[in-house]
Amino acid sequence: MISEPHAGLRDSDPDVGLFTVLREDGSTDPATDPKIPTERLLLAYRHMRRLRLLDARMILLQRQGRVGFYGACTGQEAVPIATGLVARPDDWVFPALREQSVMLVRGFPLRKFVAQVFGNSGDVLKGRQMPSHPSGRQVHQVSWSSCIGPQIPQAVGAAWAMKKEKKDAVAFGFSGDGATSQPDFHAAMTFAAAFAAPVVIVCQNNHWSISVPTARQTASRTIAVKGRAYGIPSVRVDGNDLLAVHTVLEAAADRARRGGGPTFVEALTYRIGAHSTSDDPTRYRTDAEVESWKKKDPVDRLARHLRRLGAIDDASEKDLEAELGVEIGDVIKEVEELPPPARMSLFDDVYAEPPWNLREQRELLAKTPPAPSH
Ligand SMILES: Cc1ncc(C[n+]2csc(CCOP(=O)(O)OP(=O)(O)O)c2C)c(N)n1
Repeated sequence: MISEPHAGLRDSDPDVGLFTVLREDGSTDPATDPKIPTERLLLAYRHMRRLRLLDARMILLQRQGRVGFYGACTGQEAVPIATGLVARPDDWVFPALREQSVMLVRGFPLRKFVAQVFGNSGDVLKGRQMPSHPSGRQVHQVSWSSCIGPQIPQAVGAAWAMKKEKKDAVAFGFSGDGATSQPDFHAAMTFAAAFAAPVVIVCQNNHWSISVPTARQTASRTIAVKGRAYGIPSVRVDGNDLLAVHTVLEAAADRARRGGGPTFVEALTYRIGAHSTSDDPTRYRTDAEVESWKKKDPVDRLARHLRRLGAIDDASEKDLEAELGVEIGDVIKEVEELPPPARMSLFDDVYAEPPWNLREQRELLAKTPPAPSH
């Protein structure tokens, strides 16, 4: 029998449940507590605080006209940081906008990350990519695409290739909730399941696709349930609960490594800030909604837990804030002083053997004095 259509997307749905570990007061649910060592939690916390501060500083730089564009993940730090901790060096990461920082957890230098936003000579991409679209071969992370969705099939393809090469590695592919309405998502899910690709596909459901609320761009009751239709084990996790996200991602990656195939994870979260520096969220959502989500802040929640464990206190918090402030401030100062990418590098990297016309243009450029700087 065909049932009536339901009322649309919800934050609570008994069909898929919601995996959580952290409680409001900072204690853990004994039934789900994965007993992650405190040292690891402290490391996660440090990265979350660093990212929060970095995002705030980069937005300020953009507002001051010192960089062109930035996309912050404020309120959504648990997913990228947990991913960085769970991923092994051989794994590949295919981020969307909110997960570019995974590479920082995997050892990519902050200096080079910031230089990519400036697009100057410190940028490994030589200033050729849009600001805030970093990538790092050394940490197996590709650039996110400004188009919505393509990183999911790319992650599946990479995972399938690694499987064919009998590598013990996993690909992590990310999207927002809006991206699950794109054809790329569905093609990727079909392939991932049919070829049992060792991939972990994560959707950060932050409730908005720029100004479109999730409930308006899908009639599905949850995002997680979409994965089940493709035959992919799919879970919904509290995306603001570092312990829960870490547990789910680690289990999914382990399963993929053991040959168990893909997992789809819907992480329920909220974008506290603007979509990007090109957006004004006060035009389409209420302060009350934002305030209610601030109470579930992932950094504060982990802090409450660590305080309960006696692992942090007021003094250590103050020290950490000061230390990270100095680190980020020094990096920005150093990077901003770097010159633009070398003019002649314009001709590098595209052809192994540059054709005659490019050789000619290169010679001409070499003879042309640089334009006066403003
Ligand atoms: C194919 C395509 N369509 C539209 C856009 C414009 N656009 C940029 S971000 C975005 C919303 C993305 O929402 P979601 O996938 O939920 O991710 P979020 O930004 O919320 O993390 C849209 C529609 C785009 N970049 N690419």
